[in-house]
Amino acid sequence: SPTPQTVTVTGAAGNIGYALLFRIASGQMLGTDTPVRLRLLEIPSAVRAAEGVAMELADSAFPLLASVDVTDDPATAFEGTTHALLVGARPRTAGMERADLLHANGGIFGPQGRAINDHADEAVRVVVVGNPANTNALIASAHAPDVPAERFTALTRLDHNRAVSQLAARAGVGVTDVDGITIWGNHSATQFPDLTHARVRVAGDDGGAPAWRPALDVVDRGWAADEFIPRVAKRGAEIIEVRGSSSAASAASATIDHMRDWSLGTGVDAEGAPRRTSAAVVSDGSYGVPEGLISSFPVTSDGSGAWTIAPGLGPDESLLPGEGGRLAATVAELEAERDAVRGLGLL
Ligand code: NAX
Repeated sequence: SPTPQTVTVTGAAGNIGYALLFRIASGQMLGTDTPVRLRLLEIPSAVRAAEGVAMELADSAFPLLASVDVTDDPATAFEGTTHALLVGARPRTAGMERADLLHANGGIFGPQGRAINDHADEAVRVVVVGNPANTNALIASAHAPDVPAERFTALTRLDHNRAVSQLAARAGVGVTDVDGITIWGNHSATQFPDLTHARVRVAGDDGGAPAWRPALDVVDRGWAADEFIPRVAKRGAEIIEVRGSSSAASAASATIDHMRDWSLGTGVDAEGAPRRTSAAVVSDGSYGVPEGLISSFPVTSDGSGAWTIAPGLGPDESLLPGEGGRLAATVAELEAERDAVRGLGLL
């Protein structure tokens, strides 16, 4: 039977943590035959609340849940960790300068990266959810020189899932009738949700069997440029406006998807072609993204270690009305964030 995995969740007493932990404990992340040991890392003022969550986990009597530990000490939290979900972060508060925000998060992700370096399992997989996620992941990775950079990732799966849902709704099909979407760049308003290689499975013209067609032949390109891209990129703000608080369950669900696909593999589709998704991973220079940046790409995983950046899927921005340059713009923002944290001595 599979060996137990040690899953560390930071910010465990927060909203996303609450939506995440029960799904991990039920086997939805690592499979229904893999026992998990949970480690909950919180700041001292939230340890008691995290202990309350641990009590509810116990009360759920999950067969796969081998143990739950709550701590405010990163060294303890990351001891033997195979899966690190870095959710806790310092939010931007009113009047806070951008440099202050980056500095505050450097104070969190630097030490956590160091603790992962010193204590985690050598096969650790890290996903950063806490914002600014890409740059926080870069900071953590920089403090973990013994851990391969490809082990540090940031979450853009929520953006990817939002894009799948928006395209499916527009095309009038189910979400399983859509594939090939890529989120490029930063998990921020500059991200580029790209339909260049996306497909939609629709009924044939003569009412015949459903067939895959290029998404940009099915939906109109004006919609793709003027509504789809900003809608996906600003969906987080829309959720806050309508729900009254930020995305939590959908963010948790995307985090589960990211870790499950990374650990167990993305697999193949019905035609035997590799399934792709989007994740922010360290750039090897692909698609002109400077090496070392943690940027969202089209990716696959065979479950054995790192994500693989899928080749040959660059955006064709001439397909859309408007100015183009979206990939370059989001990459420029990542470079600016990197330069800012470097300037603060955080890399
Ligand atoms: P909450 O404020 O509900 O929870 C955050 C928790 O983190 C708190 O309990 C806090 O005590 C804890 N925390 C703070 N510093 C910590 C540290 N040094 N060590 C351990 N724990 C620490 O926020 P929540 O709604 O759960 O969101 C968490 C983060 O996810 C935020 O940074 C948010 O911006 C980010 N998001 C990222 C998304 C993504 O797609 N990448 C989408 C959803 C979300 O906006």
